[in-house]
Amino acid sequence: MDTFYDHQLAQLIEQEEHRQYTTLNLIASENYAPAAIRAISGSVLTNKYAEGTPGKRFYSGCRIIDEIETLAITRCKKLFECEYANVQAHSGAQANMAAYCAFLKPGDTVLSMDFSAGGHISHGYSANLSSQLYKFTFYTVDPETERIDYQKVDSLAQQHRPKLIIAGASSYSRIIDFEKFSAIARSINAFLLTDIAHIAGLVAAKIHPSPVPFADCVTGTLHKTLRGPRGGFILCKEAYGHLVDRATMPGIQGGPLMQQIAAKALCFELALHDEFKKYQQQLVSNTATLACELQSRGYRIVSGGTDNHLFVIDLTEKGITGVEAERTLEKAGILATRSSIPFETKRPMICSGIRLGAAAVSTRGVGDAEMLIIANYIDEALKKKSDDTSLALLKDEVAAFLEQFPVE
Ligand code: DSN
Repeated sequence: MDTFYDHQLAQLIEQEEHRQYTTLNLIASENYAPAAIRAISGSVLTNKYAEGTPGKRFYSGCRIIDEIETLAITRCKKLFECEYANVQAHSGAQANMAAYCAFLKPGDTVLSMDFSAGGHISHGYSANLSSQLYKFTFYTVDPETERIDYQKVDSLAQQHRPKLIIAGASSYSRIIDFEKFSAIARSINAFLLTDIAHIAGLVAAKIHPSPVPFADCVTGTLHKTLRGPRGGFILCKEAYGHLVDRATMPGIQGGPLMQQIAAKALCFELALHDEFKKYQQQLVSNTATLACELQSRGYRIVSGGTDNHLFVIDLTEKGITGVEAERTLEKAGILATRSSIPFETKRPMICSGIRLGAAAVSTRGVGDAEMLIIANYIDEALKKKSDDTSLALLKDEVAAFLEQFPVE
């Protein structure tokens, strides 16, 4: 049955579209992909099997598919100024798993960022497969500054002698010094993997320093700050290209999602334009404005501020948990993510903090002045956490505010 005639499903998609357009999305890992990218994701390319790489497929009928994937690879290399790119990873977690598969053997030691300090689950979190395959050890942030302590990373590297060091995070609001990580990795002959899933758009726009000159391998996603389709990519030195390709397929994946790869090609092209750079600049400015305003209203921002597209609020002193804050804000039509804080004492389902990001609202055209209004909505909602009537009224106000900022 065609989805068009599946009224139940059509209605659900319509409802979800309405929800996306009428709620204030501050989920740091989400964005609104342009209509053209969404159309490509829904194209006939979904019908094609193309295991292998351009020119070396395990299926016939891949001539045009080869051109599409080559286009995506060429644009990706141009955007990130790198030697080699593989654009087949279905997600960031898959890209990381492929990178491990390329550079490690089961049982090898890896040094990565602790989950509560901002690391990602695929960086060796206990419930993730990576922790069963490899021996993970973790660095955290300095307890005072809540920033990465590079000397401590160095001493942990000397102590544990990992084969791979991972630099990159899901909830870290400061610039990451990839050059320092590279020096540490080189001093112990380890590989350096940098995960730029969150900051890929900032790196592409040269607002965050690029890890490409320093890392052996870079993984990332397109659907966050890059504002593209859901999916991942891997960059590396030419010399490692064959390892990365084989690790991706047949290592951990089968057929590439060609509809996503074509959409990735458009995303990389759009990110090469000036308009994208302006968007990234506004995104960073919006995030800083929001953090600063919330700070002036008495919220403790982890590390005292932000250099990128996100930040984490420690709610401990407010007497509210991360999950309570997330649910309260949702009642007011504001979407955020509960988040661990450095040296977290609560379970991951509860958390002591909340992570906010401005990628999605910045795509809607919201500027610094409106970020002050948004800070007020957040503050109002959290203050009225036990008052469902007020939260419902606020939800209407938020939806009315968003009408000025339509989604493409
Ligand atoms: N789950 C994503 C995030 O929200 O940061 C990372 O993959």
